[in-house]
Amino acid sequence: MPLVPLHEIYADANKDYFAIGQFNVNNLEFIQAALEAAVEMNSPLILAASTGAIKYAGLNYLVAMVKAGSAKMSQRVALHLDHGATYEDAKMCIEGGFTSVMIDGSHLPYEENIALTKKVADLAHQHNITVEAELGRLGGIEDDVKVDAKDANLTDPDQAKDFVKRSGCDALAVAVGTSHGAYKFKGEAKLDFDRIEAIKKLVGIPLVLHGASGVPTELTEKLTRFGGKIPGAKGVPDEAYRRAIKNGINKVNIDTDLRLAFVAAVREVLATKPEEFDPRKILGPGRASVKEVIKQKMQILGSAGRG
Ligand code: PGH
Ligand code: CA
Ligand code: ZN
Repeated sequence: MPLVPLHEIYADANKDYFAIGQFNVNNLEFIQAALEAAVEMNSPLILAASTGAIKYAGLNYLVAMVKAGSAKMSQRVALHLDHGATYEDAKMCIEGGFTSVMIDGSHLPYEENIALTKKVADLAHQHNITVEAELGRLGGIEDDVKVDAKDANLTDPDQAKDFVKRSGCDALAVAVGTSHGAYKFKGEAKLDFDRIEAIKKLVGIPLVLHGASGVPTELTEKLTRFGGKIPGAKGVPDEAYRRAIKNGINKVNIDTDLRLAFVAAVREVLATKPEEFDPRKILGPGRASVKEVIKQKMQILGSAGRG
């Protein structure tokens, strides 16, 4: 079927308290991995491209590959812009075939974040496209922006209520203790579940957990075994997904875990088969490994069987 606006998928998720994974893609292999996972798990799917991914692959390539791959599927697929920084980023995707956009004005002064989000929402809604906004600030790295831990701050529930009402966004990314990348927590993983619940009670709309990769030791150990270096990496434990979803999270953003899965598998081939130089035999196992990770996430998040 054609790509669907993300709010059509959110409607079920928000009603029945499950979440959909957002899986970031840059290339053919990741797109195929995610689409195949959605078919095998009968899950709805959110494919996301950041502005960095669009720069890397080209908007036209990404949209064409996603449309080609999803055309014959019965499961719902949405294509989402991750961390759009400007009105022009969002406009390009709205007009280019995406069905959802994030406008991330979280680094702006509050009133400017509202104004930018509203401007994007007004355009997107004319096209029946979903808008995600962000309030509060995560630590870590997102594409070109690095936020120091000291500048990160958690989302205020009362401000979130005002923000949603005035900006017209359809979904809200909240800062509740996670950060982007493979190094999320120094000690124990700490998420502010009460804050999620408080925000949800006041806004009612779908909430989004960014920086949600699990960084499982199974992947970091494999990466390390075949020559990678990722000391001290730590992610969000599975149990935290369950609690976050119970309290109102409906979208869980996963990028780092897919990168780890892909590169660990590629490293394994390169390390164990030095005579191999057929790229399909090197990238193919990467694709298979990404697909397995996505299938596991669909199970944990509760989107499996909800195609
Ligand atoms: C994310 C991805 N994308 O918007 O929030 O986070 O680095 O934890 O995969 P991770
Ligand atoms: Ca941000
Ligand atoms: Zn993010």
